[in-house]
This record gives sequence, structure tokens and C-alpha cells, in this order.
Amino acid sequence: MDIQQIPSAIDPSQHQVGLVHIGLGAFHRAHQAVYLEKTLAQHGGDWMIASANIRSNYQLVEQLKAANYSYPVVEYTDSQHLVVREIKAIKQAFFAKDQQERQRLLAQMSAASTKIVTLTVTEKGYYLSPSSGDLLLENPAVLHDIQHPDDPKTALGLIVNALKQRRAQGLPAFAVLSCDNMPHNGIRTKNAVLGMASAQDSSLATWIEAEVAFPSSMVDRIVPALSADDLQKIEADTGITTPTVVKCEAFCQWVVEDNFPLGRPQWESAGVQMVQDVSIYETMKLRMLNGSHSLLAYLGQLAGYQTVAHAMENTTVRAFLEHYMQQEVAPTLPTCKPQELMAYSQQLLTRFENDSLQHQLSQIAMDGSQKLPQRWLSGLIEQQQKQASSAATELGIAGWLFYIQQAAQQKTSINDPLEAELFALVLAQYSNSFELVSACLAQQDVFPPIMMTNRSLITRLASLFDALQRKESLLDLMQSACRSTNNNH
Ligand code: CS2
Repeated sequence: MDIQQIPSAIDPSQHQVGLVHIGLGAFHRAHQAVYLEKTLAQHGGDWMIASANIRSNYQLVEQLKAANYSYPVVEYTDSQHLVVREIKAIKQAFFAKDQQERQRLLAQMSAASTKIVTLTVTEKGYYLSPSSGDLLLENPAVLHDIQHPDDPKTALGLIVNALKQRRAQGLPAFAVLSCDNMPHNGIRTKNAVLGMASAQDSSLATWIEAEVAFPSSMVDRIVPALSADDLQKIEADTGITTPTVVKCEAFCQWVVEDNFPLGRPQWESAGVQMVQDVSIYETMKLRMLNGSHSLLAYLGQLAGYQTVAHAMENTTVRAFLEHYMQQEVAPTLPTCKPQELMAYSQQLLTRFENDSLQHQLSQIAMDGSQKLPQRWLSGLIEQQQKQASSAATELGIAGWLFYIQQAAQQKTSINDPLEAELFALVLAQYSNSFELVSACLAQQDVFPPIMMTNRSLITRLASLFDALQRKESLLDLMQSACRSTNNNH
């Protein structure tokens, strides 16, 4: 095993906090914190991170504090090469479920020194309807924050409260940077924050609309959740026993819309791409990488696989993903050069083959209702309009519905905020699969309305659903999807 050790090159006592982060999970520690570490090492500046968890993982916060906020990131290039990076870019951590810690977090967010608030709260942490992007005003957590603006529990409520305090103190607004896998994540975050603010105080909403920048960003690094087996493997490979360790791939990308009125770290020195418009990067990544991941999550598990790399060993699965990316997604990205898309898809296949990551398909399968609109459905609508092939995407949708039905029948959780609604839909009595698929497609928080009236699409989805119920071979279904060249298959 070839191990490269990269010690931290920063002295945290020399830098103040300039950035508050909400969502102190593994992804944040392996992505934004690593970029900040590199930026601080080259340029210095007061851009350390104060990072908070707002609902879970108290233990991690305590462990980080005990380790003086230093932790290792283990980057696996492949099973023979890895890099161990020491990270010190986090200067404080909060567990904001605790009332006092929440007040400390709000004080830090409201301090003049805080210029940017970044977020990794996952798609569901924005409390938006996944298909329309509208704030879920009836959601209990949202209602709580509307009714108790000074004791917020959601990231949205915290942001609105901190902005209110800044306005009262005559301080300028921080920028809010979403680092979650959502389409136009800056605009979505703005809608969510403005929705919460309007429900509390319309003058505050007006101020936020005028003063707060919500740049969009595309983030990319595969960072699997760590199991006990992973910790053992890391110890065997590196000798590291630190509980706050993070494991990830070597690849890392961050494309950020350059809109930070109070200034920003010199991220470009660490390889961040600062651009005027991230939308094309975002759509490409969501449909190609995340769309493929979700295909693997449902179809791969139905085919008996547990990890991404294991499923990729099957040449039919690999060819199916290649077909999906090149024949179905690429035509929906007309502004990208075909050679670039080809290279990007090949690079993704190689990244998925990294068998050191042990990336569990069950982890990716979580929150499907929140993920699939941007990963599959927006692209599917474009494919339908162009009469282009969408057979692989359709197999994915039928597979997802079948996966939900199986879980509902076996009474196992699918870990999805819409689980109750989805289970009720797939368990209801129907006279045939056409009716079942139609009922599911009428769930408008997930499916765009235009799909509900597309009878030929519903017929194809119903026939795939029947094939899955008959236990037809998934590999045969994947092969047949790869043979289809238009949507009249
Ligand atoms: C994955 C992502 O869990 C999932 O849904 O598709 O977390 C994926 O690994 C990252 O977006 C990669 O950047």
C-alpha cells in the first residue's frame, strides 16, 4: 500500500472564523473543509469554519472538540494508493439541538466577522416540494420556526433569525451558499429562506430579498458513510483509529457562482472553479453522476448487489449506465461538447469502480422522492419532448416504484420523508399496474404534472413494473433498455 501523508499547514490560532457551516457531516469534512484547508495554507486570512449539526450527531461534535478540531481525511485513489490529509480548517463546532449551543451558533452567525453561511443539510433539509421548489408551509418543522422565530430548529429558521439580528445591528447580510445536490440550489435556497421570512415578517423578507446573495454551487466528491467495517479497514490500511476520520475518493470538484458581496476565501487557489453560471455543471452532474447512482441504488439492489463497485463488476450493469449517460442524458445537455460528455461519463464509470469505497447502495437509495426529480425526471421530460430514448430512465422509475412496493409489503423503511404517502400509494388496491403507476405519477411533490397525462409513458412504466413483479431478469431488462433508440420501444 502506497500511503502519502499530508500534514496540515495551517496554524488555527492565526485565523479567525469567517464562515459558518450548517451540516457537519462527512461530506462537509471531506469537501468544503478540505478546500478551505488548502486555501488557508496558501493565502491565510480569517476564513476558518464554525460548523454545526442541528439535529443529529452530538457525538461527532464532542469528538471533534476533544481532538481540538483536527481530523484525518483518507482519500482512496484505489486499493493500492491513498492519501491521508490532516485537516484543521474547522475552529468551532456546535450541536445546535441544544438550546445554549443554538444561541452560540446564532451569535456566531450574527457576528460581523461572519461573511458566508454554507449549507449541507441534504435535499430534505430545505423543506421544499422536490418537484416545484415551493416551501412546505404545512411541515411541522417549518410551522415551528414560523411560530417561534427566536428559537429556530431548521437551517432556514436559523438563517432568517441571524439575518434579522444583523439587520437590527446595522450589519450587512452574509451570503448563503448551498452545497447540496439540488437544481439551481442558490435559487431554491433563496425561495426557502424568503418563504420562511415572509411567513414571519414581510419587511424582513423584503430586506433579505434586496440584501442577501444566494450563489449556486455544484459539489462533487463521493464520501460514503462509515461503517464499523470501514473503520477497521482504515485502521488496517493506515493505523488511524480517530473516530472522526472521513473516507472518500481522490476526485473532488466544486464549481461556485462568484457572488459574495462581503468577500470570500481565495478558493480558486485550491482548485475551486469560480464561474458566472453553474447551471450547466449542475445539470450535468445531477443527471449523469447522481442519476446513475440512483439507477444503481434501486436496480442494483433489486439485482442483488449491495455496493456501487460490486454492481459495476457486472458488464451488463456497466453497459446500462454507459447507455444511460451517453444515449439518454447527453442529448439533454446540448451546450456541452460531445467529447467532454464522453470523457466525463467514462471518468464516472471509473470512479464508480473504486472498490475501496464500499459505497452502499442503500445509502444512495435514501430520500428518493427528494432526489429523483432533478436526477431523472427533468431529463425525462426533455427526452420525451425530443422523442429521444428514455428506456433506461423509465426502467429506473419502474424499479423505484417496485422497490417501494417491496419495502411496503415487507414493512421495511425506505428512509424517505414521503415514505407514508408512497407506501399508501403502492399498497392500495388497483385492477392493474397501469392504475398503480397512474396513481403514483399523480403524486405531484415528486412527479411533474406533464407525466401524469402521458398515457404511452404510463403504459411503458406499467409493463416494466409487471416484468419486475414477474421477477423477469433485471439484467435482461437492462439489456433491452440499451437496445432501444427512441421512446416508441
Ligand atoms: C449520492 C451522492 O447518496 C447519494 O445520493 O448520489 O451523495 C453522491 O455520492 C455525491 O453527490 C457525489 O458528489
